[in-house]
Amino acid sequence: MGLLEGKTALIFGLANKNSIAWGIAQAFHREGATIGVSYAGEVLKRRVDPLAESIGCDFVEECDVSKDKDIAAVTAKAEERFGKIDILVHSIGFANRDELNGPFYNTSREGFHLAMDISVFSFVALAKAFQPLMNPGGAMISLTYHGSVKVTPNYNVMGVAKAALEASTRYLAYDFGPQGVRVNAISAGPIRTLAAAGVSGFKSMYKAFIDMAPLHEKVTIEDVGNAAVFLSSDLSARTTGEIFYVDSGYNIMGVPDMSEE
Ligand code: NAD
Ligand code: 0WE
Repeated sequence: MGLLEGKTALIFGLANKNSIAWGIAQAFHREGATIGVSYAGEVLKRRVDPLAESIGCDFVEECDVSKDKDIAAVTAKAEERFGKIDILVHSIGFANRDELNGPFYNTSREGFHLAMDISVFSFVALAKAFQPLMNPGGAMISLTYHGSVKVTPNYNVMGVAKAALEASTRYLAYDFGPQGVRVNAISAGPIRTLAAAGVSGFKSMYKAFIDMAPLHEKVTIEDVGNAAVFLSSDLSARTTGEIFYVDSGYNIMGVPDMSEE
């Protein structure tokens, strides 16, 4: 029997087959969950529809999380379809490309607001919208990156947004605790997704990551999917407000080991 048998999961942030959201959706499907997915805009529908279909998911809803009315609409549709849900996954992040380059102090007021709105506030807003729909024993999960805690060159305003996302995870965990709903974040190592494409210096950073990490293995969307299964299932019943690293151990290192190779 699957670990998520009888549970319903809504996954936000599916763009294509490389998306972390897709690794999570496949792992949830394998474990017997009923799945609904949401994507950002019309142009992604063409890619998302066939993926959803392949895992027997027919709840596929567009939702631009910068729009209150989109969040309200997807919440109403989810209630109509599922009644209650058990799992909410937020796999969304965005900053203007020109904010992910050069010195952090060049961050614009507008760019700062946008990154915080899409990458952080949207999780808080979705949590609020779905609170009445969450079954006790349920779980919410967001995706973060270690650039929140330590400087990653060029990650810039996204690092600040991820720090706020991780703090939001703790405050939401406190709010939802009495309701029996857990809130955790997965901090994934670098993965070649759409959101990583064309990021300047990603290739060299990727190599440095594998060299430095104790396991010397790249992180895959399957790895993240399996961690999400754990954090959504009753196996993690007493874990909330945590930042759960899926990074081959990279974050524990202080100094690279120069003796190898
Ligand atoms: P991705 O591009 O596949 O997913 C990002 C998603 O955010 C896309 O589906 C995009 O449509 C969505 N999005 C952007 N603006 C939106 C809006 N206004 N409304 C709704 N959705 C919107 O890339 P990914 O790497 O799978 O990213 C998923 C999450 O994982 C992000 O939070 C990212 O920061 C995080 N993360 C990524 C990595 C990595 O190296 N790829 C590492 C750690 C954490
Ligand atoms: O969270 C992320 C992706 C963040 C991201 C990436 C983009 C590129 C395209 C947010 N917004 C945009 N906007 C775009 O227009 N990651 C953890 C992957 C990532 O992004 C980086 C990284 C890593 C790692 C950016 C700079 C440096 C390292």
